[in-house]
Amino acid sequence: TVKAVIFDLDGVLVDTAIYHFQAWHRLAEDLGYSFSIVDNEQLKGVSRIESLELILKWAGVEKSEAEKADLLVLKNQWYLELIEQLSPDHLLSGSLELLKKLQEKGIKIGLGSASKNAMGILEKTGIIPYFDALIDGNVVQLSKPNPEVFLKGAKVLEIVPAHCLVLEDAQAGIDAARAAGMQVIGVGLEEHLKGADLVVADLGTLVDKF
Ligand code: B16
Ligand code: MG
Repeated sequence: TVKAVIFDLDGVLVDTAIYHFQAWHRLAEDLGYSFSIVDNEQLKGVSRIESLELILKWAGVEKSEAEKADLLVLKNQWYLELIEQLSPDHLLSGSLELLKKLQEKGIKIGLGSASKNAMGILEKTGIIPYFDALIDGNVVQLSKPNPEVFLKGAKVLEIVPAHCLVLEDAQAGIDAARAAGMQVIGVGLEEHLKGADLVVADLGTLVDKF
């Protein structure tokens, strides 16, 4: 039985993955690297600094710690510009319906995101009131696939991992949920979501399951 659902943010609740891609693409271009949508798949669910390390590796470019810090600020500025106009219209299909259904059924709701921008995104999209626990990139030390983000969520929700269900759009997130001992449903394409208990195209499919 599922007593709590822990949502990933980017790519599950909100359509922000595309803006991460655009901002990284712009940064990679400045580094002389042509960053593809295939590369981007490997950055999903991965922290900001680890994403930059991967791009630098692919580009074959070395930077000092100070330069990396500047690049991260730049990427985030571009990303924030791109999400400036974010509104409830950017909620992914079925997400609002599912949040409402879970609340109605008394199933606890948590957020388990790697993003340091998560709170701003939840505010802009108007869904903060649904959450019983909010775990984001500001309170987590270890990136997905480490299970820390989801285990922290379960602790705040006071639900044992075996009764938690994670919803994820990234392979790193599926692996993190598995490592936490939780059930996990992938949102997106099966080829990017190995090890999920189930893969759905969008959250709307899940509304009737609760
Ligand atoms: P930020 P999620 C993740 O969010 C994104 O999937 C990933 O692409 C991003 O690098 C990471 O957050 C950090 O985001 O730069 O906003 O702190 O999918 O775990 O909700
Ligand atoms: Mg995600």
